[in-house]
Amino acid sequence: MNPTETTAWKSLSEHRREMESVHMRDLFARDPERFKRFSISFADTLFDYSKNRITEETLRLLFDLADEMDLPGWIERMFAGGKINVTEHRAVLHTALRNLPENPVYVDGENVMPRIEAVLAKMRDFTRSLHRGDLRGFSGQAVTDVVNIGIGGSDLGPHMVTEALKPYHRRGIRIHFVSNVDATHLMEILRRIRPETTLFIVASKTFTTQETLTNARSARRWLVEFSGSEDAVTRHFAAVSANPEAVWKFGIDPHNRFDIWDWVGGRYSLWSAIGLPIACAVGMEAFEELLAGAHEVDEHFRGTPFDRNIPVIMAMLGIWYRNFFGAPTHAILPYTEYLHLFPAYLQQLDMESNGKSIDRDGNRITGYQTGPVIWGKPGTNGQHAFYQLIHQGTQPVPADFILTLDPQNPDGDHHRILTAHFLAQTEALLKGRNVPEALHRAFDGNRPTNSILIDRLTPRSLGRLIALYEHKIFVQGIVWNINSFDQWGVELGKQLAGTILEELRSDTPLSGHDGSTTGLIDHIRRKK
Ligand code: G6Q
Repeated sequence: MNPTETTAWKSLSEHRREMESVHMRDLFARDPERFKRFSISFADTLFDYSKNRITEETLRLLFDLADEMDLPGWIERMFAGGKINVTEHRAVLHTALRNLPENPVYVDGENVMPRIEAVLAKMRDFTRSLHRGDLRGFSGQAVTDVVNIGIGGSDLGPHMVTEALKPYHRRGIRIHFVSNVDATHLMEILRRIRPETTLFIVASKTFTTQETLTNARSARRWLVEFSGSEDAVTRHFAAVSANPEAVWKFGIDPHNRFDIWDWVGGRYSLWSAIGLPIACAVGMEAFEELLAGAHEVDEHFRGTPFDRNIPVIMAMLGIWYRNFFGAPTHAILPYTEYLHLFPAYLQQLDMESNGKSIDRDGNRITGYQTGPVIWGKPGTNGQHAFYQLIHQGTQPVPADFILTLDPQNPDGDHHRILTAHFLAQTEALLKGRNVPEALHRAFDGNRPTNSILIDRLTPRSLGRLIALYEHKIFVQGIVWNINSFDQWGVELGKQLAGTILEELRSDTPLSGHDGSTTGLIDHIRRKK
């Protein structure tokens, strides 16, 4: 189904023309209830979407579009374990990972909840041993440093959450993340830790990812050189993977393997054993709080009418700007230093999910845009860097402003200053400023923002926040008629890199490359 052929899409195109001359300043002036009308409280989160170029009519049409694209049907299919990842013939069940154990979820006739519970129990045992000091290395000393080796979905989620939950970290355990195949990433960390007290978690669903395995092999070499024996690997390596043979071949004790399944997508996997480094950092109770927060949002998403449904509203506002205002990007601006990796994490979650140009029926998409570029950095730093373009650039940049109200590091007036800037920016973007005598100092305003206010950044509230965005992305994928759960676009580069790697190792004549690539390989070979 092509969304542009729906009745709602046509009505939205007309409505967009009517909204051209409408300024949000006037919408607020006309309606003293606008904030109340267009904001939703959910648990400790306030979602204010009143600073958007919308009226009740806009929302009605956007919800009609969601209905015409059968969003309610797709939500049910996802939660029920339907194989909605059609190109890989897989179910999409990150929601099952945070589901209550007594609610069965079936894949190919099997209830997956017992498997999930078994892995959680194993994670509980493992982290308990770690925190009690019972996990000991080859020399008998307790583990103090955990290094997660993974990339993409096996890195960004756990890394972001581990950073965000720093105030909850257990004393005496330090967590590190190695992802880049540039040896600098690994070496800089190895310089700071001791082999006797280090545990490596090799996080790779497939256990075939070149970067991860290269880093893991180098880490193993480092350990074996220091310990003088291959035996040390058993005590110092664990794995999270769906590929037991490869884990075993690598030399990791099968007891130290944590299972993951094909119905957990990489970028949606922090709720699975891929979250093990999170649990090592904050303990299993806090990890389960994270799951509980996400589960609350799952229930909200599944059970709330669209006009009170936060992820649906976030998604449809995004569609409004992407498809009817031509906004090419969307900014994520957390006013909370602990969320400094959140924009980078969402970049993968959103862009790998919805950066697609073939629709769910296998046709090339024409006539509408799919996922925007996602970017951002914490405020207030961004204000001194790129906000200029958001205020006065030629293209619209819808933005999500995220603030936590209860500072985890209260000190003097810092948090009040931070909050003042947060509020000032969204107000300036809304109102603008008229300076007829000097246009360069004028601001048009009318630039849309969402404000997400969270009482306190806890494991539970973070779980909620992440799940809101997961479901937002899902809704957009449904409306754009794309499969948000595959990522074929990463394959070609991987294949070419394999060929080029061989060519870099040898002096054989080059063939089959374009002139630029041939010239570059020649240059690199000469320099070596
Ligand atoms: C995410 C992608 C991708 C994946 C990495 C790591 O959705 O599939 O980022 O997570 O390529 O894959 P492995 O976990 O298999 O090493």
